[in-house]
Amino acid sequence: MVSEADCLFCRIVAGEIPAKIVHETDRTVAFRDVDPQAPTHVLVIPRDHHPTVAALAAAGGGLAEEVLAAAHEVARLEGVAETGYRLVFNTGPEAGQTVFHVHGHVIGGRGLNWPPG
Ligand code: D5M
Repeated sequence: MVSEADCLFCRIVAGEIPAKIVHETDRTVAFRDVDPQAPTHVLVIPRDHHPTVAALAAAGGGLAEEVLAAAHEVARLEGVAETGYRLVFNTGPEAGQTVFHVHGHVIGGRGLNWPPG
């Protein structure tokens, strides 16, 4: 297991910080965002610590695919898979990434503007 003691999301995976978990697999966890921007706003993460999308892609072994599949399963469980949802990986400072444990935001349940802000 790859983890970092001072990583917020590693601590959620370890159960050291509470979270509203909505879906789990052997290698992924999905939990509700603490500051939801839509009726559905769930974060999907690999259990292991990978800081960015680039690191997740480099991990190999089908992990990135498993994160994507988990995100779609969350959308299905939340009832937004058919109506539509957005899967966002904020990447780097200009995109507003604040937590450097890669995470996909599953956002839905309302009309979403494009382009995003
Ligand atoms: O998104 C980081 C997201 O993480 C942001 O939407 C808030 C959320 N967040 C921060 N702390 C928590 C806890 N403790 N539980 C649930 N969600 C949390 P980014 O793309 O990095 O800006």
